[in-house]
Amino acid sequence: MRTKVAIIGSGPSGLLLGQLLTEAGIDNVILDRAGKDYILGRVRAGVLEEGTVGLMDQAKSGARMHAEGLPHDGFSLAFDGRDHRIDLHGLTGGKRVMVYGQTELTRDLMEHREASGAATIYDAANVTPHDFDGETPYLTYEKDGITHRIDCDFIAGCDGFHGASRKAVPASAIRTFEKVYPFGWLGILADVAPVSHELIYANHPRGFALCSMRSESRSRYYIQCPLDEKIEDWSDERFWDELRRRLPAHHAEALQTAPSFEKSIAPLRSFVAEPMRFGRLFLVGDAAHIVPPTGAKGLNLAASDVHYLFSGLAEYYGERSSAGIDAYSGRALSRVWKAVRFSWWMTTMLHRFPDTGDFGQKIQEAELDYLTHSTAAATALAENYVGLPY
Ligand code: RFL
Ligand code: PHB
Repeated sequence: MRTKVAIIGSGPSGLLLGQLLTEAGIDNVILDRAGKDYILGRVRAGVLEEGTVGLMDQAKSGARMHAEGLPHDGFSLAFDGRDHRIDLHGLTGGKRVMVYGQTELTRDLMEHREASGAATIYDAANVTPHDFDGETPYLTYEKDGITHRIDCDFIAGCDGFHGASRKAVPASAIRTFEKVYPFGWLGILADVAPVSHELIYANHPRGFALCSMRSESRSRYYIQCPLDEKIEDWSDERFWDELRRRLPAHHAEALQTAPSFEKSIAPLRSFVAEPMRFGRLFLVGDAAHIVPPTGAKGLNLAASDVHYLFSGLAEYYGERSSAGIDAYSGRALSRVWKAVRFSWWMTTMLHRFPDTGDFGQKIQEAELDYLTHSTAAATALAENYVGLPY
């Protein structure tokens, strides 16, 4: 088999890149080691920047997102028993974010791809990139006991943090930066109306809490927990009690509860691999970088990488110029590091660390108080949260 761009990974970055390429008439194939149902069963991100919304439209896959997604003009920082609103819309000159689950975005892109007839190979084992240092790269994979080969012009490694693409690069060619945080997030989904119509990021001496949502009748809640916590030890009742304790009293009283239908613990990490291009292999999204979810940036960074790579590839096929693909790694990393900084800063300000202590808690509260009373400080937060320009 031969294609122009072989894409490893059918998560949001692989699907979005594939859809943009297909719309531009550039032949591509997507391979994933998992099956469709498994991919759609993962509950992850919920907040889309305007840039990500625009890319979904450019990929002609944005109709349901506009119909069912919830535009949000602000969010609340809760500390010291009170809510403090960050007016994203007012502080950024009219920008907002869209609350729409990653699962739904992935489903929309998959359905659109199927309708367009572009090839996706699920359950592909041992996907391996070859010869990406030269002019004729190819991929091999196994399916139903048979080894297959796909020849291509370029390989896009959209296969997440644990994927095969980054591992195919010799250690001497790649530099990595990492920070692992000493806690995780315990998250649940439940069919109850959200406690507030906007997201609440809560700093509390017992630890961070986040109230988010998927729709007007489905809530997504998280609490900071120790890394060695066992999910079996968290009954729904224990989760709801702990969440209530970390919220201002009026929210705790208003909180509606119901049996959860998803419950999981995610570790928090910052990670960047440099560069993001190795000859004819590009790393995209979580394959190249991870941020803690506190800033809601992971999926949005995957989308901005896709924007830079797609424009480089479109330039290559349209104008036979490699200027765009040559600039990919530098352009992507410059935006990635700013989101890494923002996510680290939000995480540091809102969580209880083992050494936070009373002094650290007071410093966090002073910073939060400053943020909520200084227009300059709030503007810096808002412009990062809605997403820096591409
Ligand atoms: P994905 O989604 O991990 O998809 C990678 C795909 O590659 C496949 N794969 C392979 N295929 C072939 N061969 C291999 N060897 C392979 N290895 C893996 C996998 O099966 C999979 O289908 O990466 P992608 O596309 O780069 O997308 C990144 C986003 O998923 C991620 O950044 C976000 O979910 C992060 N994130 C958030 N981002 C936001 O922008 N806003 C949020 O509000 C937000 N909240 C979150 C989050 C992530 C979380 N968790 C669990 C990590 C909340 C949480 C709790
Ligand atoms: C979510 O809804 O899952 C979500 C929202 C905001 C975040 C992280 C996760 O910062």
